Amino acid sequence: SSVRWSSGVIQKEKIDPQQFALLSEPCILVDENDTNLGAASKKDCHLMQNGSSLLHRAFSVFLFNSAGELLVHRRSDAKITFPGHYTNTCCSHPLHIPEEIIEENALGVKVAAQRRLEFELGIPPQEALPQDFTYLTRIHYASPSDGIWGEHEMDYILVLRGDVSLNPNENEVQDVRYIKRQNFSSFLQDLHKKNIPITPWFGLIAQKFLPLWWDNLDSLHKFIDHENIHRM
Ligand code: DMA
Ligand code: MN
Repeated sequence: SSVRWSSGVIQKEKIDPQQFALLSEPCILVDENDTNLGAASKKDCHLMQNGSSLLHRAFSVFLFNSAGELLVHRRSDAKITFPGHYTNTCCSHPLHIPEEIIEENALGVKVAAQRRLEFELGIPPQEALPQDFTYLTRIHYASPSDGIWGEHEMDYILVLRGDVSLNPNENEVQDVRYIKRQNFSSFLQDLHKKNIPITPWFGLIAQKFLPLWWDNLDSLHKFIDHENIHRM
């Protein structure tokens, strides 16, 4: 059956039921300075209204193994936004729950990242403890997905280093692979040749920040900037 929502008619039967259920998660609405404005459902945060969706808090994890390779994955075809796109290790949202709204040391987003690394990729929580993440900086960006759905996020960049066990969740992820620094450009070119898309945030970060971070994994502290928000 179709469901009438604020911006129009969404055809529920076309949405994967597991992904549909997750639309009721409470995300964190924020203003342009990342001030917590309260909760809104994942659905309301990602429906495009007047060309944009509601700004909410998110995170992007970049996991590098001990050989310095980046873990990337291809989103499942069940994802509502950006299905079948390649992207960085893990992206999601801290929830508007007490343990994930904590702002000191960005603890809330780190707790959320630990939760989602387990959910999406099957990484045991003890292999991705909150204190293991390096919080680099925040990126504010917006991007439509398909005209109905879109992203508008305050995205916390988290780096995790280590060798982890993987057990991907097929409803979230259809392929995982490690990429070597020297193969990153050819990896992107190859996807382009095969008409396999990458997510807009991964594209932006890959262009503007990732090469520098990747070349300096042992001195990432140089890039920590918790004051400025990068607008893209
Ligand atoms: C949302 O990612 C977060 C960013 C940084 C784009 P997502 O669509 O993968 O979220 P979820 O996995 O919770 O659906
Ligand atoms: Mn989002």
